[in-house]
Amino acid sequence: PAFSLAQRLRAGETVYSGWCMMGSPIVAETIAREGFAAVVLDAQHGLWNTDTLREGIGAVHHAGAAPFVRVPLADFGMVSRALDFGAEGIVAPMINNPDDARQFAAAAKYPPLGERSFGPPRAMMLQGQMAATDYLAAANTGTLTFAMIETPEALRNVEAIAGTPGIDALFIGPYDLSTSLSAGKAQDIEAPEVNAAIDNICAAAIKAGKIPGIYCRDAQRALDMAKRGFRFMTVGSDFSLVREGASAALKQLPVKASGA
Ligand code: 3PY
Ligand code: MG
Repeated sequence: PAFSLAQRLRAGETVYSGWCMMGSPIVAETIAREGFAAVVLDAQHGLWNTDTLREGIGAVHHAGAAPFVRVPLADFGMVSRALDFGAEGIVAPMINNPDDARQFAAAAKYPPLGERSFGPPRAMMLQGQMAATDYLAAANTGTLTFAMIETPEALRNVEAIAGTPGIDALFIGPYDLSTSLSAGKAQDIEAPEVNAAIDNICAAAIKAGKIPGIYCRDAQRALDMAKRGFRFMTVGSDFSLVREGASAALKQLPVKASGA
């Protein structure tokens, strides 16, 4: 069915997502086919360009997962573009205040909720050759906006961001949160102030009726975060999964680790 992941999340389900930085549609497809509910193509720190994003979104969709795109910093033009390409969710980095949240929602949602400009032929195709009027009627609830909370300013404004109409989820970037809370001294996602912030953000999302989500480096942490109330966890990345697989294979063989 069209836009099924948004329906599942809005119905209260907890889901796990892949996270792809390599810029490879084939790698994203491979991860999607293992059974993740979604795969995020990271165009903020990852190696995606417009052409590979277009192919990656199709590959993930046809592999049975919901394609998401993390857009580059403050690139609200790319928000509606990625939705037009067929992304079902957008992750926007560094949403620090209600104005950022409003701009994000405006780019992602059609009137009256926002100001998204209409022209999604590829997205309509992926959603089962949907007619334009049907897409227009379904897209605001069928696609999802994930506002990243990853700075002290965002923490101070978390309730206002969560309450912004058209923002569907709060998504924590624990590494930037640690970096910014420690004024650049640490990358410690287990630090007490990071841990406290994680629970506060989760509670703010739930209180506002929004989906709490968080980036997780591995499956164990994703499980821990699900127990703490989060409902959208990303699990490692294509880089970490490939490295762990290669390293585990080499450990069983009589070779010295080299690395360049
Ligand atoms: C962060 O932890 O800062 C993220 O953006 C997740 O990749
Ligand atoms: Mg970040």
